[in-house]
Amino acid sequence: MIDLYTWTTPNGRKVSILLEELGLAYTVHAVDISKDEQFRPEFLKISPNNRIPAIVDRETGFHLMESGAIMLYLAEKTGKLLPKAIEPRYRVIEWLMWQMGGIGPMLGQVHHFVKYNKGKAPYAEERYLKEAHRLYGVLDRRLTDREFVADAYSIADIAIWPWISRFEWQTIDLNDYANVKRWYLAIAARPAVQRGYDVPKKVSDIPMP
Ligand SMILES: N[C@@H](CCC(=O)N[C@@H](CS)C(=O)NCC(=O)O)C(=O)O
Repeated sequence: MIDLYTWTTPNGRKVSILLEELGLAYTVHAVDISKDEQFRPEFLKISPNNRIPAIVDRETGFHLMESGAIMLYLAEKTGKLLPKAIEPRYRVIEWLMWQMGGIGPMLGQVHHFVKYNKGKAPYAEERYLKEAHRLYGVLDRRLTDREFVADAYSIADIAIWPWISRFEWQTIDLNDYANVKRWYLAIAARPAVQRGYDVPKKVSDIPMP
C-alpha cells in the first residue's frame, strides 16, 4: 500500500497514472497547493521541498519526494515499465531526465507567464514559448519512427504525457506535431491513464486536439 500526496497537476498525475498502470494499491491524500497545504509541517516531513507529489511506502515507512525519483522507485519495486538490461534501462532514464530537466520546468514557465500572467513579461513569454516549441520539436522527431520515447511504453512516456496534456495552456497546436499527437492520443486511450488523470479529483476531461 502506497500513500500518495498529490494535487491536480502534471507532476501529480505522473505518479497517479503510474500507480494505476502498475496496479498498486494506494491511498490518495489531496494537498491543495492553492491553499498552501504543501507548507503544512506534517507534509514537510515527507516532502521537505514543499511540493507535490510525495509518497510513503507503508510496507517500510520509506518516504520520497520528487516525481522522477518516485517513478523510478515504483517501477523498480514492481519490476515494470523500466527495463532491467542496462542500455534499454538508461534509454528510459535518459528521457525521464529530459522530462524532469526540460519539459517540466520549461512548460511550467509557459504556464506561469503565458497562461496566468499574459502581457506582464513579454520577453519571458517569448523565451519560454520558443523553448516549448523546441522541446515539442525534439519529442516529435524522437517519435518519428517509434511508438514510444524509449523502446516500449515506460515511465518516461508517463512522465512526459501529463505535461503535453496541457498543450492548450501552452498555446500549442498538436496538429503542428503529428507524431506527438499520435503518441498523445494512444496514451490518452489507456484506461489506467484515464483513471490516473482524475486523481485526486476530476477537474476536466482529458483535453483532445
Ligand atoms: N521537481 C518536482 C517539482 C514538483 C512541483 O513543482 N510541484 C508543484 C505542483 S506541479 C507544487 O507542488 N507546487 C507548489 C508550490 O509551488 O509551492 C517534481 O518533479 O516532483
